[in-house]
Amino acid sequence: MSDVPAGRPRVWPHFSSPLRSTALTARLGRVVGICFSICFVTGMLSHYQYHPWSWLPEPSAPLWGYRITQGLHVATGTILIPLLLVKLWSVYPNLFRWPPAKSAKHAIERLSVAVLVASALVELTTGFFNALNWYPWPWSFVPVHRFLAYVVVGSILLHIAVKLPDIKYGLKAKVADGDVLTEVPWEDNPHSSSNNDEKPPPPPTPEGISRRGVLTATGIGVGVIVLTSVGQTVTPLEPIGLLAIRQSKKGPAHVPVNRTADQAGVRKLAVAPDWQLRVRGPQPFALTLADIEQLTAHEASFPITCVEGWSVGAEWRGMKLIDIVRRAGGDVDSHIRLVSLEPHGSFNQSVIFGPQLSEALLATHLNGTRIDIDHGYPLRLIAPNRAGVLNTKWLKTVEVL
Ligand SMILES: Nc1nc2c(c(=O)[nH]1)N[C@H]1C(S)=C(S)[C@@H](COP(=O)(O)O)O[C@H]1N2
Ligand SMILES: [Mo]
Repeated sequence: MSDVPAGRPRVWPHFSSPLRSTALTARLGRVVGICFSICFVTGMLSHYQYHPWSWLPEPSAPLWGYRITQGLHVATGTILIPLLLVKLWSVYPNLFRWPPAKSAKHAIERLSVAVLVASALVELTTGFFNALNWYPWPWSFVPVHRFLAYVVVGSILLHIAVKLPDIKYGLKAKVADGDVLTEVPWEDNPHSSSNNDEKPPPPPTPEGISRRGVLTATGIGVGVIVLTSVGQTVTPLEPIGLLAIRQSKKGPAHVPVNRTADQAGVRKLAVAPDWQLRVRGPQPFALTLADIEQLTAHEASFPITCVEGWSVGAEWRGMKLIDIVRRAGGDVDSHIRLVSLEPHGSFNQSVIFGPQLSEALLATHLNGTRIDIDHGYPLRLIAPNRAGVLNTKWLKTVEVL
């Protein structure tokens, strides 16, 4: 910090940590890029679950598919927060360069970096809050999350294209342990697209942590986050699940509850003695709970998988949805709408078709006991490889569309 070169410092304040280097940044960037790719692809798969094309129905196998893809989505999104912060730390002196841009083209590039950083930070933090089931903002999460995903990915691709020379150079260079001289520092990188004319002072000899140490510390931090959050999917890790707020032991029948009957305002309707399942279609009919219990019971072990990242395996018993669809005059090619007793909200109905329809149960029992009111008593939908949000609870009607 003491040996600021004569004249105006190109970087203000004058940063000189020897820990920063193109090699380090490129390696961090590679991990960030891989995580964002996984997060984006799994996010798109999740989006597809919500809005499948009618000619390409969501498969029903593997039945734990959404557990894996959504678990990966939330896990990569969560670890991207520290990864992105470390990546930003490794380059942030560049944000203070003076003058801020060398040319109009350069100004546009810098602006795209600003868009990238801002959109990525908003995307990741709001996603993280969502996984913690906390929605402190007034806008609707899903469309904003999806829109920002395109902005983030678009600006990442642009950033990679612009920085390709730096990336190539940085990945070839060694992250030399403590030895800053085996490494061309960022400022001095002859291949750098953001190279400057003046030479920076040689960085001081490092004391304490090395560059490799930075990578190791980042890796440990990421590991801790993974271990304390995957408990929401990997049940044996639940006891250390600090970030896994949805835990099976907290719910009836050892299954977490997304929204309780009281939160949904359905308790009265759900326990009403005259409850009936109304089936609409070419041959409409209605079933009481006693009628339903007399039908052949089917059992299935389907996980319940929330878009917020938690999932648990569960044993269900009930009737096959396709059986009552057939009785109402539909078949395996029908599209079926299931409507909840829940009066409001976007989760109070869902549409099912294709392989998931053939496998789906209307469940009366969960893990060996009558389904709890918070899990959807008297009757709820459950299907394999299906986003939790689409497994409608407290059913009122089944409609052959
Ligand atoms: N009617 C209705 N069904 C619903 C919901 C809801 O809020 N209302 N939440 C959904 C969500 S987001 C999930 S993850 C699952 C959770 O089921 P569980 O609460 O029984 O675990 O139910 C789904 N079914
Ligand atoms: Mo959910």
